[in-house]
Amino acid sequence: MKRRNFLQKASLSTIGVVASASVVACNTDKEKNNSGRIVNSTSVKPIVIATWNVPNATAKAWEVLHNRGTSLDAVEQGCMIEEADVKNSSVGKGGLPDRDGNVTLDACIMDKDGNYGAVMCVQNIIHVISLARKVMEGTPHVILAGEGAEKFGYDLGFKKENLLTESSKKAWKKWKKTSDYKPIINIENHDTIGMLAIDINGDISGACTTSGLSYKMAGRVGDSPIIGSGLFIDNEVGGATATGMGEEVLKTVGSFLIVELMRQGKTPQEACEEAVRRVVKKSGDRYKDFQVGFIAINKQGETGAYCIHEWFSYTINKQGENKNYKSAYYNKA
Ligand code: SD4
Repeated sequence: MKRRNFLQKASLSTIGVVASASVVACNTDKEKNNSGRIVNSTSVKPIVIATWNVPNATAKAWEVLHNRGTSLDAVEQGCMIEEADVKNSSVGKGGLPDRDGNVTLDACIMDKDGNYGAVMCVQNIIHVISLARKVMEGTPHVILAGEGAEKFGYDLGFKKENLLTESSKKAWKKWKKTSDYKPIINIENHDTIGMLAIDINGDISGACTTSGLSYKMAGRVGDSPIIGSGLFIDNEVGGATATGMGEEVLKTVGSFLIVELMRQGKTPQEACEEAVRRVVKKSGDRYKDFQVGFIAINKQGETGAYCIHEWFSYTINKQGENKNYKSAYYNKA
């Protein structure tokens, strides 16, 4: 696909997506704090922030936080909303399959104590975020993959079900006619959910869940379930999560980088911008053809977001009100 078409397509379809948010806002609340540093003026707790336009998911997470629930419960339950939504073609049931027609899911979760659990390449279980939590809390391991992860889930009572919906099957069959796979992420067509929350006690947790890149090779795993890449939490500092071309996020360990930059004194916004610049720089010219977006939150509840190309958005819920923000972006060309 020519880049212009790719970006054009992105903007048209994302307009539809953004317009359906409860409240649409441009990121105009970016301001400088006392020290002159760039921050997004969002320092309210409890708070939840998630990649893309996911008002139902952030509303659910908010409900948990509002009822004095933990940030861990909030991010798990928030992500479950998207996993169950068959209209989201990048997460859970209804996710687009790999090139063999199998939907495979990746997910991870991190709590305030730095505990981490992940599952990858899981077929036939919708709520992989809950399965990741079970790995974290109920096994001596941190990652389970493929059949082992599924068996662990079935033993715990997770339901086995086919995640390929009729519409994903149709899309896959259409794709198969050309089987034209380029590792180009369609900006409009990926909405992995990465979610970060701070609860009433000021504790931070995060979660990330995805079906990964559509028509990927069988067995491919992206950044989303990998600690430090798709997600990282340090309760002393803050958290970050990623969406977009996982291969590029993995190579720069983007979420860990953002948290470390915040530890060194950068605001979430500055840290996200630095991480995107790192991805861009390492990619040479290739960044023109893929999207990467990050969101971050620090211990004070300040947030940040940045991406390579226009039309990445993120949702914040504080005080029970959802707002979808358009992210600032690198590529102004
Ligand atoms: C991956 N980062 O598997 C994920 C894809 C993604 O929205 O973000 N999709 O590489």
